Amino acid sequence: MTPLIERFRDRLPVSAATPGVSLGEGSTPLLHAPRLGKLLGIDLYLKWEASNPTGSYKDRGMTVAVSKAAEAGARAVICASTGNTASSAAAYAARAGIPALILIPEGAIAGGKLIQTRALGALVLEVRGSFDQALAAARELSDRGTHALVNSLNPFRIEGQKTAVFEIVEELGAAPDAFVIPYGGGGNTTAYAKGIAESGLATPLYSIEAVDRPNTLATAIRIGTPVHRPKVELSGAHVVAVSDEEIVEAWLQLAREEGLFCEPSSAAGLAFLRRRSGEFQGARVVVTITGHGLKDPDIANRYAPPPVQVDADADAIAAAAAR
Ligand code: AN7
Repeated sequence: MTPLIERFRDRLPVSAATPGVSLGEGSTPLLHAPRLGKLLGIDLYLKWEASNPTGSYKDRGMTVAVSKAAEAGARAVICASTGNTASSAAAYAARAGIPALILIPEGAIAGGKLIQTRALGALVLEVRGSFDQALAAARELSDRGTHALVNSLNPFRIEGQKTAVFEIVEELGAAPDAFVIPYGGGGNTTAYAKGIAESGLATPLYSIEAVDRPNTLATAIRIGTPVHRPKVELSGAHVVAVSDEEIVEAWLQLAREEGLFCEPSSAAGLAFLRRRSGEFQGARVVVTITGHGLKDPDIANRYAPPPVQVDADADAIAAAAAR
């Protein structure tokens, strides 16, 4: 597979001097979703970003951010994260051979992300505070010059993430009628708006946030004050809030109807479409599914039916299956 930086070299701020730190990111599947689409009356496509190397769309931006940090001679990278940026930064830093310092809000990131980040050899510090407080600390450390910040405040992250729009438009052969994505800190909204503008399109972008930002069960988007909010407002993106109940229903339906097991925050866009499907009848809509369900096993354990114990006996198994 062609690394993202190679595939989109002419639309990224890289040069021959930029080392390509890649794990085979991007070029993710754009899946038509006929069953769910029919239920909603929408020509529905799902951009399956969980198939990126660390299981989320963050890898698109991280390959560019870490490559540029390596080019600039950075000796370490730092980020604050609700989990997916952490895993991605840890992986690309390892690939580049530089240490990663990760700040996470204590007790507030999904189990799979924490394990993944630890296994990738990053130094993980659990900050007694919120994501917003952890990010403020990361920015201060990066200002001191010891660490390169790889949060989405790093413009190279945005550059890499905008490529999802290029892939979608290229694969459809035209612009869809709407893009729908989740909205946490707003980096991806900024990136999609840039990708849409650079493609010369006027396609509407819907960015879906949690009603209860500081407490939502979708921990990836548990961000009280999105750092990109001013840019999101300027971008013209339509911001809509969905409840945790709507997120959970959409998340379970996506798994059961289409076979895509994502993390709850990734279903925010679908939750929006379920509520407002009347406005999109017959329209071609692309919903970006941002992260893998295995990232958050505790939530899945809470909502998915538990296994039934049986003896290793064909009759007992047939009886259990008939129930
Ligand atoms: C699966 O990892 O903020 O609006 O620190 O993990 O660009 O923040 C993750 C966010 C959507 C929201 N879906 O995107 C982090 C982090 C998933 C995510 C978002 C996140 P932004």
